[in-house]
Amino acid sequence: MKRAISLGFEVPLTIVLVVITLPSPAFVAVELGAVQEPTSTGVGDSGSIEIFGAQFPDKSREVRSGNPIITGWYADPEVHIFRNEYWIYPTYSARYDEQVFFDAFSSKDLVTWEKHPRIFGNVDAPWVKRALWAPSIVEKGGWYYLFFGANDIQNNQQLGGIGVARARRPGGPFKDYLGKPLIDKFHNGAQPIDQFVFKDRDGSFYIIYGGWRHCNIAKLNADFTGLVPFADGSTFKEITPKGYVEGAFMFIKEGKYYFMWSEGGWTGPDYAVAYAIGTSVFGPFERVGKILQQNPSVATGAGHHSVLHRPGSQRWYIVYHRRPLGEADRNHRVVCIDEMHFDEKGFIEPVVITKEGVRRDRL
Ligand code: FUB
Repeated sequence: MKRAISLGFEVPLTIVLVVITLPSPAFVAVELGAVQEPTSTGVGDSGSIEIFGAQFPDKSREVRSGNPIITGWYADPEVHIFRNEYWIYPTYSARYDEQVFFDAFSSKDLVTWEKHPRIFGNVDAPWVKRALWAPSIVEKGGWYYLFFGANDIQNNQQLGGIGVARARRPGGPFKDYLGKPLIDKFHNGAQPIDQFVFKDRDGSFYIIYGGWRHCNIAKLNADFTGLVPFADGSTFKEITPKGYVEGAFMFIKEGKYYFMWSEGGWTGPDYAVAYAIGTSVFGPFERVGKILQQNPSVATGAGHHSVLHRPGSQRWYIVYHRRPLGEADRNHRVVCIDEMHFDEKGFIEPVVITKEGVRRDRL
């Protein structure tokens, strides 16, 4: 229909609805460069964001990851930030003979994850036959070094233990670095599995590892091809705290060394994470208590974890595996994320395991 109007010409009588959609304040802020991502001042931690002096709800952070955060049966996750992306490296949780590769997962915001299939596997390391477990990754000199346990050796006559692979990118492809294990024997009773590679404040790298209720620390040489004996001539120092079973992890916060590990049996509901605080990488580590365990209304068997501090914030995340309610298969483990908090004295508060996961946290 057309209608004459007083301007002297005809226009279609069309109602044009113009909707101007403004992005959320968080996006405005990022694009204008007006504010930083949430910082240790607490901006953003409260769910609001400041723009030109006014507070707006930070809608982008209302989105949550949910738990589990990745699809499939996976366990023993190690979380990192590499090249401005979150990365998770888990064990592929299946029967030992099927555990012959690693997948990795990357994300920009902790909510949406991209799968990087088969970043490393037995096709890249002929001595790896089965039970490829618990990847631990560090970056050094433009290389990403992936430390792994393989073959689940039961004695010093079997081939296997802790190996190293490396790649130029966090998503691989990783190639076997040594052509043989780095640690292939039991020392101080520790099965050579569940390694965590830790960079100390002076730049030294240590490997902290061990199953069968024993934990050792050894110093890595400069190119990660071997271990450096300590001043007393020993290469493997036992630092086993009370209750330790496996799954070592360490981080530094405000000058204190937080040493964490898994307790209980990984096949059952009581698997858990406990910790100690020390003054150096060698401890001594006196157990403080459990901070992660099952909640019979959410999931069972919560353990074998890693921790991530979001740079520039007071946010700490714990990434761990657990077993969905009703699942009895020991390999039916899923990777989850929840917040980790400290009290005013620096002790870790018990983690509340959730189905909702964490808020979106864009890098
Ligand atoms: O995933 C295999 C093994 O299960 C790990 O190495 C143990 O720590 C336990 O989580």
